[in-house]
Amino acid sequence: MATSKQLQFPAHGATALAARDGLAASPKRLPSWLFYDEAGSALFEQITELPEYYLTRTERCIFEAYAPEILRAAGPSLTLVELGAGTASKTCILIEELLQRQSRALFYPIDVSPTALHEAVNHLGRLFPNLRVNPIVADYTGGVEALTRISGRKLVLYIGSSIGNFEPDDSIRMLRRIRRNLRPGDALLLGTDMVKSQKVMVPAYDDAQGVTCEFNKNVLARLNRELGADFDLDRFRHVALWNKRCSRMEMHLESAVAQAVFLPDIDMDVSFAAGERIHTENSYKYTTEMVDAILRDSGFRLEHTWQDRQKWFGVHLARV
Ligand code: AVJ
Repeated sequence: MATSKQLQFPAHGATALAARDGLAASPKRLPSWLFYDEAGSALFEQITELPEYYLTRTERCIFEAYAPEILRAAGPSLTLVELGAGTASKTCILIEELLQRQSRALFYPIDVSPTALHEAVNHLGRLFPNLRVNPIVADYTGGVEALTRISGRKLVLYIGSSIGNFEPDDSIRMLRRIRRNLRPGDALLLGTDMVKSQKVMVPAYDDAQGVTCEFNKNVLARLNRELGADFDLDRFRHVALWNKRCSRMEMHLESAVAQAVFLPDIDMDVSFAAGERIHTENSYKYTTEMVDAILRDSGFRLEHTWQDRQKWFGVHLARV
């Protein structure tokens, strides 16, 4: 019997196109969205709990310390929307505070993963009987378009340093699209990781337990699973480095030896020189001046920034 794989050759799904494009490029690259299949999403959840990965913990601390201030600044009778909500675990803190200020609330978590949204709905439903949760399955583009169909005064959450994976130009384009779909009185809460010592940043992307290494190598494992490729994961090294000039952490996969890899489903042979890298991620780190600039360039006005004591992470309230 023909499997679905045999129906189309060469494969032309998103993974196939990304691999064909990125592995033919010089220098080689693969897009960071490839991290997030089921296995990769589970690994990312594990990363958020690592001692070296300060981002999630620090942003949660900021919410815990300043939720009343944040919601007071955002204004009365709000509907919450979260872009890339995942399981919305940090959002609980803001929702709890919101329900102190108003008796009922609406929450629209938007995410590509129905599994994650399902978990969010179950968890939040149990915690907050007065919260109505309306999940929306969509990518960023679809999610931003969905904003216009949500009535009432909105607070849009774009937290977790998700914006850090965008190139500066793309981040402005993304924020502009959000802005266009908001009305006067609506607000945006943006979470960004801040520039700090590389002694702190590098270990966050190269932890002692090797979880981030496994997360990075999962893109190769994914090409093996989805495209029948024969990447030998032991012959690639996880590399995390601070690119000061571009203000970003970078992740790469470095070929330990000269080798060739075959991707049968896209009929592609790829050869690697010893030490050659595949660039898999940029994670931009901001200064408050940079945050102010991207918000201004996209038509927002930065109203307030909350930070932890060490100023490692920033949560910014912006207005249309
Ligand atoms: C999910 C984009 C915020 O850039 O820190 C974690 C992804 N990469 N470890 C980040 C990630 C390596 C993460 N973001």
